[in-house]
Amino acid sequence: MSTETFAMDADWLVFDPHPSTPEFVLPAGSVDAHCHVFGPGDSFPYAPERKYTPGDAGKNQLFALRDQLGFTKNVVVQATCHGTDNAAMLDVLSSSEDRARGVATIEPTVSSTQLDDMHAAGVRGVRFNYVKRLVDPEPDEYYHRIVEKIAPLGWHVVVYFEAADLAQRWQFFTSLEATVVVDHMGRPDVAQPVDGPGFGLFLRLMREHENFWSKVTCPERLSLTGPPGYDDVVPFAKRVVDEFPDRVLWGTDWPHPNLKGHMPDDGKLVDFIPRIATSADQQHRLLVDNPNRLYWGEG
Ligand code: 0GY
Repeated sequence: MSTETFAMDADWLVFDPHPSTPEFVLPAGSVDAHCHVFGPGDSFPYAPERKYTPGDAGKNQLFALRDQLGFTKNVVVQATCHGTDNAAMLDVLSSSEDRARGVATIEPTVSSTQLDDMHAAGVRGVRFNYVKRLVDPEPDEYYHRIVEKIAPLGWHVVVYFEAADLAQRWQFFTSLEATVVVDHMGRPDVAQPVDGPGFGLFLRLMREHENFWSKVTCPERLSLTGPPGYDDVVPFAKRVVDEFPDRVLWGTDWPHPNLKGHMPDDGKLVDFIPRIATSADQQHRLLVDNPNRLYWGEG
């Protein structure tokens, strides 16, 4: 137990404690492939260098949500409020009975023993975060050293960036000799056309580099038209699923860090899925085949 107490940010929106049960019935074996845990802070203190202090959102709440929505498994992505201390995420994995995998944040100085321990616990990737309101990005050389360290384990790299930064990061991203998973479709400006130059660059990245995958996640974060339908995000996510059905992942993004306008109902987010993956075959690949292949080595 930590003696430090943490007060969440004054404008912090907490997750909906009573989400609706979705109308869309998830296929058996579905994976929520992008979610986080926050603390609880008295057991897993938030990092001194964090840029936000969330409300606690721990593993028991995550597992309850998983069961209510109808998911079988989770992929827990290390949140920036925990910095490079992966303890809260690793605790979820060890409590999950092999039903959770993790994406860690590590430093280049990590030892091979630490990496082996994380791999045994269920970590299968690292996250490089370039969103400046969340972290202070490091020079490319820092990330190259991490990629060298994880190569023997076959881990993938998750990248989180703003659409406006893709051109600048292009050379580095495309130099990576690993599977690279892009968070939230590279955060497109959904006021722009799907066929416009902004999203066009992201689609080109996916087309020209078959090692790139995309999470078709976060309509609640990207939408300008807002709930309940997040209608303006549908054409973007649907395009990615249609073009790259074997390289897409979906997740709730629970407990939804840093939302300012509203907090989504996670049941309604699940009901978004059949609008972007419109056939049973696409849904099965998105929710079952792809995440189980990437994180559990199945198929
Ligand atoms: C997300 C998005 C955000 C936050 C984080 O690690 C994080 O703190 O990923 C965000 O604020 O956009 O994917 O959870």
